Amino acid sequence: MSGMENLLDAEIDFDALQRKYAEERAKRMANISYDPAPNLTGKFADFDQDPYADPEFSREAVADEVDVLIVGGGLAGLMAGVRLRQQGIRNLRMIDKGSDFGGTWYWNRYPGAACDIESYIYLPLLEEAGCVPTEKYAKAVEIRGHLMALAERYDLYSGALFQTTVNELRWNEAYDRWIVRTDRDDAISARFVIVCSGLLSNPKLPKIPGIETFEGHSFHTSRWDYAYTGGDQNGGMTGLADKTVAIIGTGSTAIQAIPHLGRSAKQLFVFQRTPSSIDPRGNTPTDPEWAKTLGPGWQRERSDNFNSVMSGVREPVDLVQDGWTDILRSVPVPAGSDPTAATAEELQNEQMRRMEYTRRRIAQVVKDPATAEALKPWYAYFCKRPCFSDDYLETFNRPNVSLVYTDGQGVERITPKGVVVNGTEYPVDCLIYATGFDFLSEFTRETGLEAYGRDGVTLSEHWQEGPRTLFAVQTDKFPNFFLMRLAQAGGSFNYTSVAEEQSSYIAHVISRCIERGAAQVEPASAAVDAWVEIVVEKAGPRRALLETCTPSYYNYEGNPERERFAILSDLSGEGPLPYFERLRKARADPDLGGL
Ligand code: NA7
Repeated sequence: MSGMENLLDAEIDFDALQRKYAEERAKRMANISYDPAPNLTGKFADFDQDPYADPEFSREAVADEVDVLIVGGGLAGLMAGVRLRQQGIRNLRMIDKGSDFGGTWYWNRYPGAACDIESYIYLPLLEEAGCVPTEKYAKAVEIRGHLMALAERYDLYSGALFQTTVNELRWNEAYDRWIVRTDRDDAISARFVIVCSGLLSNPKLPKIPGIETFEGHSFHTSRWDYAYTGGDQNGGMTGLADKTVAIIGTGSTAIQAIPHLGRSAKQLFVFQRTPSSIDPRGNTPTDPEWAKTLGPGWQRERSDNFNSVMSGVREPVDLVQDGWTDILRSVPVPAGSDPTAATAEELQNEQMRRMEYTRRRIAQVVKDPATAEALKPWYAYFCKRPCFSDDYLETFNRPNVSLVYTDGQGVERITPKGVVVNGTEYPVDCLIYATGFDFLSEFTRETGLEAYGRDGVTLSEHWQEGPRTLFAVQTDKFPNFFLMRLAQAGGSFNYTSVAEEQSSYIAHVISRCIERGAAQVEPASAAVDAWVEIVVEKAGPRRALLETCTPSYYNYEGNPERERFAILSDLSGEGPLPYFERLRKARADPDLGGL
């Protein structure tokens, strides 16, 4: 990272830093509440409206039979669909709540929305589609376009049901079929179902007293109201030129949207509870000459290399070379240490150095010293998802933009007129919630549906303590049932690489069953128990780190009552590469061992 050495000339006192991190965490934990977030029903129902769909849409109910039904048409569902098509499976349906494919990229169209992982490894199936994204970090429009093009190419629009919510999946033992019911009275019988309902798909409003009283205009970032703001995903929101705007939240979404709001709004107040770490982005257009050099297998090689570097392996070459890999690539190799992989201590020290660099850079970029101080993150680097931007910090140098620092306490109150912090009311015309999504909650809350497996057991009961899976994608008592999720997988910061392996595995198992005329496929309880045991054991070190972290969705906001659920919902397990290896090995087993 250019200039890093200069910024780190002064010595770092690691012990003092650890104490400061603990103090900041304690401050944030002092008044934390675990009351549930408001449901997006009743007076909050508007926050969940689909701004892109025809509200008058209607169709006849469907009652037919398919080989495979996929719940969710986002990146995961589409990859499952493509892999099934490639295995020759024609008779499948996909169902999505939105009016088109895209999932996250269907809903999130806020100004500045772009992938935060390099697009050459984030956009799926580039080699199959024969294209290379136009930028290192593609914008949402391009990503959604790519996903829709994949759906066209693999004929996934035929049989797709949009603006449709699946309410119930019920296993019928006599017929070896799932009966799928929806909010449009469909009753579809499916031999196999795959639930790909998304990791961050339910918008979350904050639990702030008085939130329901606000009389100005308000919306969540994942349902951006361009009819009010004007402009589009490239900004230019002329509707805000005479408006005072507040945004609550400073996570990955806000970091991308705030520079555009700063340019468009008359006055912008940014309400921050915990600052994100912001490092340079360095987006560049794709060099067509470089794209021509990419040979067969390039995307998989690049993606594996990213996962390997991010797992602390000292790879001889770093193909992605961005802010993510830079954090771990720069771990020095002290004399006598393993030249192939950094130790946990070496990684931790490097991350401490890295965060210090991040803080010192903030002080360099942001002109007002009090604002710069308030923007500094005081926690270990991977406690929260790191953010990268070349114009977020700079936005606070604009005269019309103010950071409202809440010293870890969040917003005190919302009134009919505005937002209150430390007894000061900030009157605003428009209030934007960049407050994130529900993450890895109970199955029904997460998916909006219930699944009834063998003997009518519900998945919610089966997973009362937390998920139990084989490789994150199957569970016992639920025959012919698959999921694409992160809990109990081998987490990667690049979800696409996980979806790639999970979809290939699922399509393989389903097509082998169809080939052999197998009526039911289900993991043995012993195989599930064994996998859960591995996950719990491997979760240990990451749990230990998360317990020292500032609260966030990564650690269930530090809620002790969620401890068992959090352990069972571990995202990282053994890490992505060993996890992928297990799925690849399982695919190579002609007997489908463990199933
Ligand atoms: P995140 O990352 O969950 O961020 C939500 C933000 O909202 C975060 O800054 C929160 O502060 C803030 N928040 C939530 N509740 C409150 C209250 N009550 N008061 C003040 N601030 C609040 O969601 P994003 O949409 O930004 O990103 C989601 C994912 O998209 C991301 O992980 C990437 O995978 C891409 P906190 O930090 O908790 O103090």
